[in-house]
Amino acid sequence: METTLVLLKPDAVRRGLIAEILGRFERRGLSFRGLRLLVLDRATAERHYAEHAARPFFGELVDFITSGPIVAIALEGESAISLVRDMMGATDPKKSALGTIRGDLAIALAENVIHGSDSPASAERELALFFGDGLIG
Ligand code: 3AN
Repeated sequence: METTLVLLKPDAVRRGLIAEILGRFERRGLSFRGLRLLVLDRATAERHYAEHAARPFFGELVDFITSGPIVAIALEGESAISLVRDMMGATDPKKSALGTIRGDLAIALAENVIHGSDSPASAERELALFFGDGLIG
């Protein structure tokens, strides 16, 4: 069993896609171990995206993720980390396969609807950031 950290980004919440995306996870058989609606402060956003700190788009990334409410989700299941990455589709929605979350619901690279941990080490770090006070069950 693995647990991964998913964020529904501000564009997903603004566009009314929360239920659509959570429904895909439920139908796939993943379990919620944490679910939280929040607005990220800049310091937490910068910690979350620390690996991108040197990239030219870092400022934009932080501006965007702090621009409105997001949904943070701790999702559990067999191979949940890679399973969720596969369900998300490629980072650039124009290259995401149809049937994936980004392939079906997004067009723009910056506003690409969803974040998911990319490795067990990232999942551990990101789960601590968003659910440091503990998971359910
Ligand atoms: P993923 O979200 O698929 O793990 P990362 O971790 O490479 O992709 O990138 C983090 C976020 O940074 C992406 N979700 C995307 O919104 C943004 N991003 C990635 N590359 C670019 C880029 N070249 N220009 C603008 N934003 C980018």
